[in-house]
Amino acid sequence: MEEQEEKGKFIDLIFEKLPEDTMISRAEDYYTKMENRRTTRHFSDKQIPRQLIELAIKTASTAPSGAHLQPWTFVAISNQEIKAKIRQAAEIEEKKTYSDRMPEAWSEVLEPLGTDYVKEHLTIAPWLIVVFRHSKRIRKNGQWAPTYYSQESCGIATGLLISAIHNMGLTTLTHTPSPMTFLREILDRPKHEHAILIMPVGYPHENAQIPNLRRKSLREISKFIE
Ligand code: IYR
Repeated sequence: MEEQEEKGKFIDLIFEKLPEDTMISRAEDYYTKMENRRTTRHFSDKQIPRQLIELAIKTASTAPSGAHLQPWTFVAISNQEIKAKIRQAAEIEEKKTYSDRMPEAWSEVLEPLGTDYVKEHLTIAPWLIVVFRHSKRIRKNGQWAPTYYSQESCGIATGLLISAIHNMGLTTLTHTPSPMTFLREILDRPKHEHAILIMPVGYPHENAQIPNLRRKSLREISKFIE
């Protein structure tokens, strides 16, 4: 502890210690909440307060990141013209992907999801959040240097974003047009920022549907060594 204190400025951790039964009931409640989350591609155009988007992004930004570099930018778009530009560019790429670039092994596993190149959620959902990953950063001395584990860091932040959006009673979709370099141009981001996802955010459409999928069981996904 003393050695650590010499290296950096440390402050006390605020940690709420709970009784075990409270821990279990909170863990069960959270699991049930998350188990009920499903991804739909069918959004409503009903407006939502900007404050909710701000809170979702702030929650995402609580994620741990490599060397605490926070290598992310979340661009939130409600402007209809920009959304239309993004949709047009995404559909151009997706059309090529679905018709020429997607190997059979890939289209085979996408088939149950019922996706195609038409991306109406990009103009229907009231907000889009584009997650940009920073591959580089500027040091205090003005020189460029890498970030560390930026893919993992942005993946974790996006997980928290999804959880926050679900918890506030809205829905989102992890949409990955490929390639998505057009997002840097449309959204005027610097070269060291790489778009990794477009997340439409809103209410589900009143007739929203979801694919009939099953999640793997605990037994299938885990192994306990005690
Ligand atoms: N990027 C395409 C294709 C796609 C790929 C995966 I992996 C998915 O889980 C879903 C879709 C698209 O967004 O349609």
